[in-house]
Amino acid sequence: MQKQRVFSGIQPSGNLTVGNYLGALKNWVAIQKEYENYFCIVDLHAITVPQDPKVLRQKIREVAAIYLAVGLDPEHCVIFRQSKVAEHTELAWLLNCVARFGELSRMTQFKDKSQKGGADSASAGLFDYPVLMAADVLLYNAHLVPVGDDQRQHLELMRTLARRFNHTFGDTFVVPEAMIPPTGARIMGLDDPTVKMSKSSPVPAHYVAILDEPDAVRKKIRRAKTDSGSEIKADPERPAIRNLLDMYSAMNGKSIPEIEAEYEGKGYGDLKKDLGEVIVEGLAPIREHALELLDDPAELDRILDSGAERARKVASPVLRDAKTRMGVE
Ligand code: AQP
Repeated sequence: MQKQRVFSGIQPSGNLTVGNYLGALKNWVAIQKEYENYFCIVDLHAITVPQDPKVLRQKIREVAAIYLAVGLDPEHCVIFRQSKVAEHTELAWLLNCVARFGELSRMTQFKDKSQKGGADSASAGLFDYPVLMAADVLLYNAHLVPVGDDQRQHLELMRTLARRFNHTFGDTFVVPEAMIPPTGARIMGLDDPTVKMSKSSPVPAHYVAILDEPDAVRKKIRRAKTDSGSEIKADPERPAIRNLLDMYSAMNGKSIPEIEAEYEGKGYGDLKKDLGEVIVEGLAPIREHALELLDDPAELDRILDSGAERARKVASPVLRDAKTRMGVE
């Protein structure tokens, strides 16, 4: 039987965090054998905000190394760079002519990210980001999109665009579904547990990076913001403790009530110390493997090029079909 398709991606826009790991990567690895997978390094999304070209090139390889180091296997997954498959931008243009200005204006990620410099000076690419993301997924007729909770709204828009296109031009695209993990879907900032942990934060204490050294991980967790009260309980009014418990649970698979029971009568300090170790235990082997892979950039480039070739074979006929239906082929 034909396997269902999965598509997902990560922007090389900073240091990949434990949030990216728990919200996305860890689940990709867990499901890879069940599906036909396309895991992309979405570099064209990264340039919707300013990037240093030299750093960006390095980050692209770093993401490739992390994809492989977490355990994604090129036997089961097509791993490639978005910019190497031109069909993504071409389909994005077609979908731009289907998407509506009003619906893009309602995207909260655009509102959040453009807030920094003001919406007037945000790039048109940042505004258009969700349409390119829709093109990424629809191009492979993917059934499932494993992402963190922050991508829910973009996924809804993608489904709307697929349905609208199919309704207007005839059945063309699979309408994809989000696959959001039960734990770890929204890891919050260590310095501010009311905002999502983001890899592009300029403050290193905001996140644990997958490539952080073990001692840096321990220190960052020890210094993570705490809230008032000392009880180890997942209380919605105490976002800091909730976040530490979420990380703990998503990292080692124990349920939150189990962890709460273990820490009855103990304090924040005990939990942070152990959580630091749990994260180090999970990330240290990934870090070591990624650093080894980064020693051979030519091999990483070879894997990415061969992935792009495989991706193009699937993307190209889907794009041609969409163009024909719209009357531009
Ligand atoms: N804090 C998070 N908790 C759980 N999942 C998360 N993801 C991101 N942050 C968290 C998931 O990681 C995948 C890749 O995200 P992306 O690179 O497309 O961009 P993003 O969602 O905007 O992630 P960042 O880390 O916040 O990047 P920047 O700072 O560049 O914007 C997605 O599946 C996402 O849900």
